Amino acid sequence: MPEPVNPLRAVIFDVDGTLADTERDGHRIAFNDAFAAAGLPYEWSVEEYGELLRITGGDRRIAHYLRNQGWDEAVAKMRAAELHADKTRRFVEIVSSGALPARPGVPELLDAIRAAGLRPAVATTGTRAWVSALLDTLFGPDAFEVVLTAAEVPTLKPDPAVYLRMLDALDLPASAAVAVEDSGNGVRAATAAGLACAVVPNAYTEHQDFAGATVCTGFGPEGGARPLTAELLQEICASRPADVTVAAPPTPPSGG
Ligand code: XBP
Ligand code: MG
Repeated sequence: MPEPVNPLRAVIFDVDGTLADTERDGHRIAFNDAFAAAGLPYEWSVEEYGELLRITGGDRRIAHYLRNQGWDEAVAKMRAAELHADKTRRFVEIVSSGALPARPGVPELLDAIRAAGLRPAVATTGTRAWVSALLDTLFGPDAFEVVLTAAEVPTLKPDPAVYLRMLDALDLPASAAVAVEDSGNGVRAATAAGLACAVVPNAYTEHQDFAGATVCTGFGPEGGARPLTAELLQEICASRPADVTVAAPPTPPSGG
């Protein structure tokens, strides 16, 4: 059988909400514990946190919230950085306690991806310290060929920077990879980088706008009749238009 036009080579996963449901019972708790430890009267409810999630990046999320509480811009930024460092330590402790499992069906999908000879990778806006701890705890060391976090890019999702950087690191064109995301911000980041994107929503993101995603489904039994499998990822890749190759302009003859 001839090889499809776009053979899939790599699958790039988001972390928060995609590989694991980390937000409600993980990050939110760590943010609230950091506020309490600093003597601040803030406590994000499940619902309020869901709204704050549209601001990607924990330090940006805190700064945005402090500004809305009437804090001066510069003070909010400085306190956000301190609070976020403490929140990160607390979140690593939550990860180490084993309280955050992988989303059901994810370990099986990773096994199938590896068995098909595909390269699994991670592109997240999360902080390196906890990302490494979470991935090692849930999937073992070196489960992903490349892991890019907020530390490696100047701008967070929905900006495509982390995905563009990933394609560079994998040395692949966008047509050879598919992104797996749980949120509207994530879908926008992936598609702006030219990637096809499969979206696997969760309770926090299910009502968001996933315009541009190729499929919207779930892992394993959550995916109903058409769950996300290695075969479906290969189909998604094969069915998208190939990257347009722009021929380099001819080198002008050197004068003189
Ligand atoms: C995740 C985020 C992160 C996490 C918290 O978005 O925006 O800010 O909520 O982690 P995505 P940090 O799933 O699109 O990557 O506190 O480390 O930022
Ligand atoms: Mg996410």
